[in-house]
Amino acid sequence: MKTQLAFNSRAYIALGSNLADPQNQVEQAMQAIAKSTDMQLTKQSSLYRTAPVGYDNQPDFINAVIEIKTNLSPLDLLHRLFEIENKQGRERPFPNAPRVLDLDLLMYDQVKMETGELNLPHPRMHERGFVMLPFAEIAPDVMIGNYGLAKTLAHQCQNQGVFKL
Ligand code: PH2
Ligand code: MG
Ligand code: MG
Repeated sequence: MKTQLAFNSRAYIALGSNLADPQNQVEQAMQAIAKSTDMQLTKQSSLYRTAPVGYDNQPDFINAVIEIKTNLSPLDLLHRLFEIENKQGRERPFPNAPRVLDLDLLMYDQVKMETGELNLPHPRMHERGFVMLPFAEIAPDVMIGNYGLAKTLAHQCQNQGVFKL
């Protein structure tokens, strides 16, 4: 008989890349998460081509959002995501620099936390089209902190140069 692991927490993760074949980087990261024994990939958005936010002089991004189930704590999950970024060659020359892979923990159940290392829900997700459009595709009726429903916020982010592939 196959043992069924019960994963009790639900988390949302943003994936982004704008270097070294971005679409392939994002798909590779989704596969790494799907294969991981401490996470179950439960929902996956389409891929989106998105204009860079924050630091303009860099290539367009490929972005997506996934839902996972896990028993890892928020910080342990964050560290697993860093491992996957590093395995795919992530470097951090300066803030908002172009990157081969960025995995951001957006939400973890109803957890609210603000430590230097991890802020939940992600403090800027509600205003970023490259997060909210893919997020609303897989979880339209989830509340994003006190800001509103994902689908409402996504609607407000429509003019940010975010296009479903
Ligand atoms: N990530 C950032 C800053 N700007 N812009 C887009 N389009 N996509 C991203 O993933 C992104 C960004 C910081 O991590
Ligand atoms: Mg990021
Ligand atoms: Mg990041």
